[in-house]
Amino acid sequence: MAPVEIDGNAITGATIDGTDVQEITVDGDVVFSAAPDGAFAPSGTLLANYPMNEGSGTSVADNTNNEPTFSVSGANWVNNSNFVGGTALDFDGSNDEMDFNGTFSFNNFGQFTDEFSIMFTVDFDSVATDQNILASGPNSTNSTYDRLGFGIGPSDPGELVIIAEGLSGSNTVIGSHSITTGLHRVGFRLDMGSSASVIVDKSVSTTTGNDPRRSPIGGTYVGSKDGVFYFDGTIDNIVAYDGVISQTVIDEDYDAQPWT
Ligand SMILES: [Ca+2]
Ligand SMILES: [Ca+2]
Repeated sequence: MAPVEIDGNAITGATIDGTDVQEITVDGDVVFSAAPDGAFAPSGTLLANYPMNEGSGTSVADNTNNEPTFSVSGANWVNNSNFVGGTALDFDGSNDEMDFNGTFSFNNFGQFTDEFSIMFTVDFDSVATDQNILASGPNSTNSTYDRLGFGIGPSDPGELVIIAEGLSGSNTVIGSHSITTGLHRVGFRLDMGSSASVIVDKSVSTTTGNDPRRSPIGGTYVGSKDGVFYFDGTIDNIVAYDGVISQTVIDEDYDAQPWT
């Protein structure tokens, strides 16, 4: 085997601090990679990462191997260099969704923590009302709140909201940020039972103190609320972080996207 060299100098007994090294190859073989294929390594702790690089078929997998696989129905794969791996899923606003076939374990109080953040690359075709990017629930065991939703709500076009839906079907907006059509990095950070804020690109909404209670366990869906409120646009690179992410992580997450 050829000696390992950096800038022509052989390395013997050296230690490389991996902080800024993304990948090392020796004789063409990858011997070190800082992040799974298609992912990146921001300072936040990843709970899940769906780079959505499958490019065909009906499955979308988590490459951290923490969480199960989504089943895709209706949405179509598209190719565009704006997206991680050059691929994303287009939802046409009618009967297209990704069904998680269960609940995120990080959204199931106690398994990881009751604090998490989640980010999506979204190219909005429309910012009309009633479009779910993410929905979780129903939760038959929660006495107050039944579902958690993220997307354009029922009342305010052009507003990206987190909604806690009551057992009666009433909606409580627990975070809101204005949004326009086109390409954005969007998501939210949530301390269940305490605080929530909506993230658009590098901008964070005012943190609200409303109480979404505990996890709305049950089904998890991307692109609809389990068969209603279908999303119209393209979604890519879903990343979930442990905890309420800082502005530093928000900036890193944004800057890591191919289109930024
Ligand atoms: Ca992708
Ligand atoms: Ca459709």
